[in-house]
Amino acid sequence: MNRNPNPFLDPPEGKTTEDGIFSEAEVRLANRNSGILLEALALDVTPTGLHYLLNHFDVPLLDAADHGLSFEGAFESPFSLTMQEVMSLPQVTRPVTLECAGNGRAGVSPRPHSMPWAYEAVGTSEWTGTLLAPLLKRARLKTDVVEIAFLGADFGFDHGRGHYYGRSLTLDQIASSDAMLVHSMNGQPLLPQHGAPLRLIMPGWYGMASVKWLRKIEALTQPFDGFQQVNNYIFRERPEDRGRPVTALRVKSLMVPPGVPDWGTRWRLVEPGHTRLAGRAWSGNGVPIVKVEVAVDGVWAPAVLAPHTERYAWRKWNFDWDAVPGWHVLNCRATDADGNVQPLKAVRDVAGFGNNAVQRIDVFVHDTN
Ligand SMILES: Nc1nc2c(c(=O)[nH]1)N[C@H]1C(S)=C(S)[C@@H](COP(=O)(O)O)O[C@H]1N2
Ligand SMILES: [Mo]
Repeated sequence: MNRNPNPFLDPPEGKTTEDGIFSEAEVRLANRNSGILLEALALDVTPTGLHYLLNHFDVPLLDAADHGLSFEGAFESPFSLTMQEVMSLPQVTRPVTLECAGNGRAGVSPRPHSMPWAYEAVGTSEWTGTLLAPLLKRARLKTDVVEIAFLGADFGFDHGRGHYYGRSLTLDQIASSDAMLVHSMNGQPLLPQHGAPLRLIMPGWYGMASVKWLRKIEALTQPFDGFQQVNNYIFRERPEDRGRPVTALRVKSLMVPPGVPDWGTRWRLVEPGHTRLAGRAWSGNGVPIVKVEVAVDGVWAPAVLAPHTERYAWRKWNFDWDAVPGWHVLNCRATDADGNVQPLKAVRDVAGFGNNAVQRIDVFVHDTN
């Protein structure tokens, strides 16, 4: 008989860490979960190898040839699909900006133990696949269905709970979205780390909803109680709060760091004179960006927005700056069509979710000579 207590079921608490000092455990997470290189914000579509990654557990190495997606639970006509069948359904390609709900966590104080993102957990890809809604129609929901759960093939532990990564959406959330089952990213089959061979993409939401390595879609007559749904991805101001589920993206903007870096310090050196600052802005549920402003040393002025064409993709902006010698602080701030504006300081959140506070970049402009 096994008498060893299982530490996975009663793990030690992750320590809250000091501002600017990262624990070895955080660095281990950061080494697995790469972020976009901010210079790639110059591009409409993020090259696949520069798209950020967030994988809770190990990447399942699935074979597309024998992967299936099953529709189970409270459906009148449950069925399953091979990848070949998925490919033979009507296909759509959409650029969608994904951002991790933990993006900005490194700027939250106290910082909870998790992936210590600064700004880089965001990217835009052209996703190809088939829309979710017609498949649910084909499987015919029973009348008492309240939610649809999406289960991945990756298993692991978090806070003592062993589980397959899984998330759910209500029928209203599905009806008001363009959720899709995708097999390709930027014209190529999904890479293992991005959910091959099949994942969900929930446009306009934080990334946690876009379940990778999708193997099962289950119709539920009770709300889904999976760990990632009810224990994780909840906004809480205090640990004892019931909180609110993390859903749509919050309004945000980022700029391409201007000038050139120093290898070790990452300080930025900018030439004096005319500098074109540029970046991207986005918001949740396809709500358009209506304004971006840039602050140079705390003085805000409007940026120029490029035309907005793609509902779920970030919008380009630029700002002409006459750089004068010395140290400067640069910020950018977006406003969406619903009037949401980025805050200047991180809003308190126990797990460090949804930090859309304005980006800060310090630059040094050298003297002309
Ligand atoms: N099965 C599964 N799906 C998942 C995750 C995961 O760990 N397992 N991570 C989620 C989170 S938190 C994010 S932000 C996105 C990241 O997608 P990407 O790695 O393709 O950028 O995938 C989501 N889907
Ligand atoms: Mo995430």
